[in-house]
Amino acid sequence: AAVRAVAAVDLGATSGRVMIGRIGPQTLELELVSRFPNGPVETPEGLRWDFDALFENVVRGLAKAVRREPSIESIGIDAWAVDYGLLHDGVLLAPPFHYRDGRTSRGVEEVHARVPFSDLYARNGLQFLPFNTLYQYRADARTSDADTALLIPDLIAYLLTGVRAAERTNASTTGLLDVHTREWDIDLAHALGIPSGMLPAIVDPGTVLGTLTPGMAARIGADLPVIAVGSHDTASAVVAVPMTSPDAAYISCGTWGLVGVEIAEPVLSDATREANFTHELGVDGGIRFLHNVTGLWLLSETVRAWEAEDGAKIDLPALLEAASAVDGPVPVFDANDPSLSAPGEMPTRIADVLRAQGHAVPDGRAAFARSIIESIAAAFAGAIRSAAELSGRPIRTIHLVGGGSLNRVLCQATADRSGVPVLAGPVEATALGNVLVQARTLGAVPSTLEELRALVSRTHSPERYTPRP
Ligand code: LRH
Repeated sequence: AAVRAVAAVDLGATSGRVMIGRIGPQTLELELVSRFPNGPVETPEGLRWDFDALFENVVRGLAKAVRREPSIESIGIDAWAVDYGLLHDGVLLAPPFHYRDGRTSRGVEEVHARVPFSDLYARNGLQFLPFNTLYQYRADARTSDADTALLIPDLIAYLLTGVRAAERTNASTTGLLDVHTREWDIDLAHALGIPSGMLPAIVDPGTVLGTLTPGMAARIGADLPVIAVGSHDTASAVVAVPMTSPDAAYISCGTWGLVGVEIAEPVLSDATREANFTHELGVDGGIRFLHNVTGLWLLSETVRAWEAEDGAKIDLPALLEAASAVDGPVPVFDANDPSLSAPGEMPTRIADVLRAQGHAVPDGRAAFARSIIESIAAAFAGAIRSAAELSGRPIRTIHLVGGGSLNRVLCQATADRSGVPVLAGPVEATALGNVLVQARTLGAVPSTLEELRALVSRTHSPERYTPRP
């Protein structure tokens, strides 16, 4: 059978990429077309994204993809969750805020003063993260000038096609989606003083949003449709986790480590709320019952600080090799400590957390990096245990996907600390999930999630890490 081609745009908090996906009943391949850096930009009005540069890179990447593979049939876009752009008459009011911007703490206070967290959780099922979109909206004065609010992938789709929509998986990260009806909770928006008129109609993954505007078609070099995929990157990643049984958990590890299981019905209890487990909507309606653990952010920010100190690039594989060779125990700190969430001065802030928790600061960069990795793995293992307890499922396999799956020390430490075998890969789960949902819409591959995951496991065999005593 014929192999077909699509373009996947996958935007993470530290880098974005455009890929060509080639797919058929027995084929699933990615070709990287372009990769570009992304990250927070300090501005007088707070921490923002350089959205113009991001969008420009998306358009250039797509044009390059089409030159390289003229048979591309569609485009799908996924990105990190929660962040948004506000539009008035089709014009972006300001570059989108970065979710690590400090203003959100005011939004949290104001929201919880109107609707206490326990009530919010009963309505939206979301774990508390200070940057959930509802807190951001509450703290963003410009919402009163906006006629439309679009999350990042929806915003890019709008600029490409002129069509405004809210893709459901990502909408579920705003805090304004009702966990039961899966529609906007307009009453909640009213109670919080958030203008609900700016929230666009919701669409499901697999919806053909529209075709490129004439201007974009000319720049990109083809007249292509944009298909809504699981536009929340974690939703796309979980499509491509080759789980074969309900005993499997996943860790989607990039900047964040998203640790959990897939369930069919929400579990909204005091215990799940106190453990801060979330209910994010997945492709085909499953629920990602998971907890956010701070992931490679700790390492990438540490490396960034060391590079600034040295005035030179750090050889990451060499650092990881040295970290893996560190003999003897290293201290483990709380990877989710709130003081580690803002950018900048990460080694100093980690050292402060270590000392506050009664530990000595490890000597040398290799031991320091190992301490970070072991701390992430310990937090992963803790979240896996909670996922098992709270969902009532035994967990016999952990699928670790995303960039973290290449970090051998992390994979082994996760297996060791959880006592559960880790199956690592695919590294590009998110882009694969994006490609799979497009291909299914085009009729190029079978339609159930099981079949899509079976295709991933036939084409991307994972690496196994067995727990050591
Ligand atoms: C991962 C992710 C995660 C969200 C965070 C903001 O990239 O989308 O699922 O919690 O970014």
